[in-house]
Amino acid sequence: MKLSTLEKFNQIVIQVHDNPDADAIGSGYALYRYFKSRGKKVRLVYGGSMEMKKSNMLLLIKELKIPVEYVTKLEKPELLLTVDCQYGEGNVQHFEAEQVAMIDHHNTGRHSNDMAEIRNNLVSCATICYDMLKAEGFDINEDISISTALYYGLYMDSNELSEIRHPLDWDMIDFLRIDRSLISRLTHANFTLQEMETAGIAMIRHNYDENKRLSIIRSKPCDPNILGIIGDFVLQVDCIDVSVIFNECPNGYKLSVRSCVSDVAANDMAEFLTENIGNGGGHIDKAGGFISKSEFEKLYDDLTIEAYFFNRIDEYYDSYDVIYSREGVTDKSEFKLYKKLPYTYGYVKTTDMFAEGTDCKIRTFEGDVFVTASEDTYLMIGYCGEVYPIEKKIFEKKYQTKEESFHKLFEYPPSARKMDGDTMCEILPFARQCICVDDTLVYAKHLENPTKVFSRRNYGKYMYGNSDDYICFACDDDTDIYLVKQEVFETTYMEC
Ligand SMILES: [Mn+2]
Repeated sequence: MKLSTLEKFNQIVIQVHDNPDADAIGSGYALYRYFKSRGKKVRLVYGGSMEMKKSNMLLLIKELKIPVEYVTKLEKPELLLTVDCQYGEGNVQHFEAEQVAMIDHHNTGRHSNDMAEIRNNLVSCATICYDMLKAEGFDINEDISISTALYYGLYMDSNELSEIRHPLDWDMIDFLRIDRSLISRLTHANFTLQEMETAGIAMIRHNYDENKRLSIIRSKPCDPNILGIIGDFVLQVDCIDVSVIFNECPNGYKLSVRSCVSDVAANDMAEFLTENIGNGGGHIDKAGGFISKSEFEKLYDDLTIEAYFFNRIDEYYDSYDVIYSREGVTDKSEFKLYKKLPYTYGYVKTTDMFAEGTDCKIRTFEGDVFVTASEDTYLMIGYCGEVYPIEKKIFEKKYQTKEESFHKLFEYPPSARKMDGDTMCEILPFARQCICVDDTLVYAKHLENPTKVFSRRNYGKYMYGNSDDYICFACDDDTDIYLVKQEVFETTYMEC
């Protein structure tokens, strides 16, 4: 869905979820300003059984002069746009409308269409709004109240930026010019005394699994940021390596995962715990997620949420094999020999983008990569849009260059920034084609179980593969072990 497609409506009511949080208000306000600038009659409203009363929210609304209204009745508008929530869900008061549109980042099983933008890989609805507003050429930074409202939405929905899971979230942080002093005041009006007690009680009633060195904590309903704070605290306990904290929220459950050990990545665990019933992710040490109550009940009808967490965490620990590359491959019997296909990739000469010696940051789906532009450094664009630097000498051995420019659509097109500035530039317009002529052979086979591989290069972080994926090792070195996604493997390798 594009925002401009909604401009055919003149009377637009933006509705955020009941008892709105910072993300709902920030997103709703930015959209309110957009439609105002397009000359529409707009209102920003929320319903539910009570008016908002959290001090940070009241301060935000007052300082940024956000014209949000609490309503219990609504005259049927031409367009009702639900934001940070979905029409018909339990956390949004029902109002009649001629037409309904939605913008949301919660996974409730619904997909995007002409009248809905649902992107559950983003940590906040504010990030979706940022992206949609930019696509319309709307200048978000022109008014600091819009940029600050969006930033605070992302900030609060990502547990103070710690649970961010998508490069677009980082792009937004880099882009926005915000009122830092207001954000700082807001973070000092975050919790009530009652919520402090809730956090205390949750910790007293913790569950502890000695074997896994893991703690599972259920908190009473409270601000989801409390979950992150409890998690960060609990992880400092000497006998706890992993913590999972969750509570009920109006439409489901929020959870925070923390880990300080390399064999359990918090983002993997969050994804595993929310698989098919919500969405989750983040970083290897901190992650978060959401479970939709309706999806949960569909799949786990007779289970309590506690029982679900206990069972599912057990399953997680039983679900994967671990391979340490330095130990080599012990059983080579089922591996077959493969060679690389002459697949076309993209590459960029760093000096085509930046002057020699410029330090820059390349943002990709898998995180940021730092390089210094030089005649000897090229960037390879991999199958899924991942980018990594490669030495010219090595590149020329493995690839044959072509003059044609390289075009491919990626979920997140890689971008680059100079370290001393903040202008972003797209990488793909500089990319040209190259064909793989690498004739080194690898041994590979299908994984039998989900597997974590600790490679020789990076002991602190593992590669994770599902049972469909392939495990490979170099034919002349069985300690050079890595995983390749099924689709990638089957398109870029061939059995000898
Ligand atoms: Mn949100």
